[in-house]
Amino acid sequence: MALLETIVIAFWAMLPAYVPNNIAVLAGGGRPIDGGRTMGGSRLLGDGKTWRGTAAGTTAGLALAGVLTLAADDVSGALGVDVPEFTLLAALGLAGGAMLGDILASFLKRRSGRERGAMFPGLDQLDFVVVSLPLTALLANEWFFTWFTWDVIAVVVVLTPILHVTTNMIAYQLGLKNEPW
Ligand code: CTP
Ligand code: K
Ligand code: MG
Repeated sequence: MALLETIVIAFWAMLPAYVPNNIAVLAGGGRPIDGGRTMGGSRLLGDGKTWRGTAAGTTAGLALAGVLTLAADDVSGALGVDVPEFTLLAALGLAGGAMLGDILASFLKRRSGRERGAMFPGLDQLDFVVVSLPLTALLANEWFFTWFTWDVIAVVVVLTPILHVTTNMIAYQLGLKNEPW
């Protein structure tokens, strides 16, 4: 497969996993998931992981997967690259897995003594990939292995940190995010 084609498929297939975290930033606030509970003197997750942000992020990812599925035929025709339609389970794995990965990352950050908003290079950029891909492979096995070939996964691992850093810098500059990571 040509590299450009691989990049198009990787980006398209990952969009339902990319969008939830950004929507959570916009929609966040309200009750924290951990309800203020602590573990070993630190918050379980912290005030940065809220019910509202998580619900809005997951919903946005699912909705986007629906829109992309409706557009897939036309886009495939226009680009000359077959882009995936999403099954409900694939969308759930990608969007839900992205939110879950971000939540697990916060759990690890708190256990390692990092306050809310502290940077954790590597984890910050890839947490949602590490959970969304295996979860999607589990929930939508056939769909996953049709689209996430090894070359697509390799592109995802390279592309995701670049996109993550870029979007977070923009969100920070716009005053939507407290830190540029
Ligand atoms: N957010 C949310 N719910 C989530 C994820 C994010 O409400 N599940 C919102 C919060 O307002 C959060 C902001 O988006 O502060 C930025 O997200 P993120 O950088 O992931 O959280 P941090 O505040 O940096 O907290 P942490 O150190 O736990 O990552
Ligand atoms: K994060
Ligand atoms: Mg953060």
